[in-house]
Amino acid sequence: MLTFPEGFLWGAATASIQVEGASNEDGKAPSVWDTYCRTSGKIKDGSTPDPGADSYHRLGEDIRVLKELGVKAYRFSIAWPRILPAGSGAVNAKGAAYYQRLIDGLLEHGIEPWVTVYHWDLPQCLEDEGGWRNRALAPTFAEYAATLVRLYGDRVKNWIVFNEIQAFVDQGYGNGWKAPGLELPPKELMQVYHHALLAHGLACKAMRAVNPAIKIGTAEHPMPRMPVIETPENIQAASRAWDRHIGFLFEPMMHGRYPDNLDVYPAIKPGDMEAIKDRLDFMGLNMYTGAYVEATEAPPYYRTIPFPRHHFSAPTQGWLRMLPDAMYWGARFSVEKYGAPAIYFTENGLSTPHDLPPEEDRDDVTRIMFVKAYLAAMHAAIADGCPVKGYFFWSPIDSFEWISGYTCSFGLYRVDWKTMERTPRLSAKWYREVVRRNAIV
Ligand code: GBH
Repeated sequence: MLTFPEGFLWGAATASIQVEGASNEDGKAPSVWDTYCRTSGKIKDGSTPDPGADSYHRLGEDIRVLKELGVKAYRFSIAWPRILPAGSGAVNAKGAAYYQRLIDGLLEHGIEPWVTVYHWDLPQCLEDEGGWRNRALAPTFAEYAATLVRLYGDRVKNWIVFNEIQAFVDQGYGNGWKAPGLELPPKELMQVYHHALLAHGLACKAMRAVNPAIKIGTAEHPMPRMPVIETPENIQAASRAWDRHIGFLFEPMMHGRYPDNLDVYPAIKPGDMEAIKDRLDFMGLNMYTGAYVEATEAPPYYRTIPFPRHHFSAPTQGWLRMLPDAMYWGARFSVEKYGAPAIYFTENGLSTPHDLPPEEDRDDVTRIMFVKAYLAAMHAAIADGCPVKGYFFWSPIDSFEWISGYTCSFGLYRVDWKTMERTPRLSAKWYREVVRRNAIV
């Protein structure tokens, strides 16, 4: 049996806009996703983040689910437009009180709250001023992040600044598949990245200024480039590919510089790179998939191997290709390249269709098989000396899945979209046992 180090942190994760619903309640202002869902025509089932999993009204039920799973930590995000409806300025007391209740409820049950400051729900009023195209959003974001630490920093010890800069920039501003749905050319897109990185760095500093005792990290989606056959040449090739594909985010954060093999660079003002750099307390990695590479003789000295159509992937998400070793390489490169002091896998999971017959939905052995393989690769990383300290399952409950709307399930618990009832799948039973025994079962 593969057992994990003592004190290994087993958790589960969600995001505000995917579970809360109540998009227009108690003073919450619209986010870019509220707008995008209603105007883009890109959401598969024409749905919106309402009602989500109705978590805004079912806090007790969500905590009961976490309690049943036995997890030690819950990662959730805070909706910026719920806390600061105008984007900055006065705190909306009712919105703030919701997270207060959630945090207190978790602590009462011995579950550590892990807060994501930003999981893509930018206040629409700030997008109207240019959103992440606007450099001035960086200090505004830092002020929002500091506000959260002022509100909750006495009880929340672990903070994740951004969920997947790459996803909301590339798709929100590059290919139009996420809110706000823009399609900018590469040079402008790189500038958007730079602003997000600047926001990350300024936020780290502002948060630490409020409370130096908190721990801060990321939740990026590195999609590791990995050697298809583990030769030194291929490992080297994978490392180069990593730098181009995700190193351009991690290297500025951790070392205060961009890698030297990028095609485009942003305009950088004096002091920016120092502002961006922050020795993070942990690197959070959302891990679903990656890509195989092999070495080549000519620049860029690697080849990304296209996935054959028959490669295993999630039935509902074409991008979610099964690649368990991504856990191993994600951890290993984070240590080798950036000296990550601690690593948490901040997301991992599998989607299935939401409209299956009841038994087929409940007996989700596919999810168990899939995740088990990823946990084994995570175990290998630990055995190799990587400081992997915890793992968050995505997700405890089904939720609004961005452009897939309500058509697919990532939950250990099924959510009935009519009654909002939460029902455990077989995978919930399995994960509970993993957590209980601190081992792969
Ligand atoms: C995570 O992103 C998110 O953090 C979480 O909110 C989400 O629910 C979870 O994944 C499951 O999807 O549409 O083909 O262009 C994972 C990284 C980056 C994967 C964007 C999907 C879009 C691929 N995501 N990517 S595509």
